[in-house]
Amino acid sequence: MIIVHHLNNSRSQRILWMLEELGLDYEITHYQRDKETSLAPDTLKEIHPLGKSPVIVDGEVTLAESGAIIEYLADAYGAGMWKPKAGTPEALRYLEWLHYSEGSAMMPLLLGLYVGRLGDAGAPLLPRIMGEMTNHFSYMNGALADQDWFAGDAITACDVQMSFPLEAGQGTGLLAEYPNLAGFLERVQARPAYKRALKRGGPYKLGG
Ligand SMILES: N[C@@H](CCC(=O)N[C@@H](CS)C(=O)NCC(=O)O)C(=O)O
Repeated sequence: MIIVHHLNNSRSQRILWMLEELGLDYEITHYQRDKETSLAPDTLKEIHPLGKSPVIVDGEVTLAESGAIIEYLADAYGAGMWKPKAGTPEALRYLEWLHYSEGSAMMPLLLGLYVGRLGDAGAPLLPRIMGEMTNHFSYMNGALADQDWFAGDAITACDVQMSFPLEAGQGTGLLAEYPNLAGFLERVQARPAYKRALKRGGPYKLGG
């Protein structure tokens, strides 16, 4: 039985979605963010030294980092359905987006979140951060001009990984000018597995 160490309003929601898509049995250990700091409780450090979510435990395997978890689940349980065939152009797109989500897309969103807390003191940094957000959202929007999913015409695990920065952008009202990204989230959020994951994970509200 897979155990997911799940923090409310966090990246671990997409792990629940992936598990539902794969039809796997899993248990959730819930953690609540501190209401003032938004930090995870210290008990998460008993599972993994970083004290961040998601972390999964699957028998002997304890794994952190959502991209790694999604890749692990696709490889171990996806029966070849959640990754493009190796050596295809789609496999390269898949690789890029799987890493891009945390490696590039999250950076300006997190900077905006933290610098926003500085109030006037952070104001000089905001134009640069907003410029980077426009740069990244435009790139992602362009990638979906002629296809429904990031690696091509079929949903793959990289779409699960990409859902979080886009939902974070949606939560702060930034997606209004990017119809392909809004359409992507509509397709994601309409999936029965996504809805089941929301029911199991509890309240999920990002930004705003
Ligand atoms: N790159 C990591 C980021 C993990 C991470 O920062 N998780 C956040 C939740 S979205 C967290 O645990 N925050 C609580 C804290 O830092 O105390 C991943 O994708 O898993």
